[in-house]
Amino acid sequence: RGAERTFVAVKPDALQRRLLGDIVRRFERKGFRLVAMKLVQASEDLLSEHYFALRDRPFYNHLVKYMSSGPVVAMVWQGLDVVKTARAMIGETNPADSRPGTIRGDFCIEVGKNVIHGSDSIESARREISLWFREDELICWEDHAEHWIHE
Ligand code: DAT
Ligand code: MG
Repeated sequence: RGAERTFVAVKPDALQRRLLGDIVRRFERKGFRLVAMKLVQASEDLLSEHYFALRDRPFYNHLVKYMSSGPVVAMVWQGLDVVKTARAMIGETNPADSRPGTIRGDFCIEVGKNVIHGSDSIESARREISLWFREDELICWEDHAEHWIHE
């Protein structure tokens, strides 16, 4: 319990718009544990692996260009049901369908500039974490607040 991990990336538009701190703050305050974080200029190779499932979609080239247009902040967050909860905190793929209170609902307007990525399942989280991070970049630390956050 509480050992589930997810991959989150704050996208180039969010960095340009100085939204990084606000976004990190939401996961931190929710009670999740930060396990890894780095600023990355993603290569097209990395992004083609990351978005392999979308390679035939009409927006794919635009998506890779956007995601490599500046640095992203790659993170791993850990906690109870973190994959599903992070997706709920992020909102729908299209910000126009995202409720206020979600990250996309509060910070953006367009699907092509939707400020954040979050893994959609435990399996994708595993795949994405190992794609973006080396094993020794994932830091195991004792969370002294954990027993105040869940049983
Ligand atoms: P999500 O990021 O919510 O998991 P996804 O995995 O279906 O969504 O797509 C990955 C990204 O691709 C998404 O964050 C933005 C872009 N995208 C998806 N659908 C799109 C569309 N119809 N037009 C333009 N970009 C799109
Ligand atoms: Mg996705």
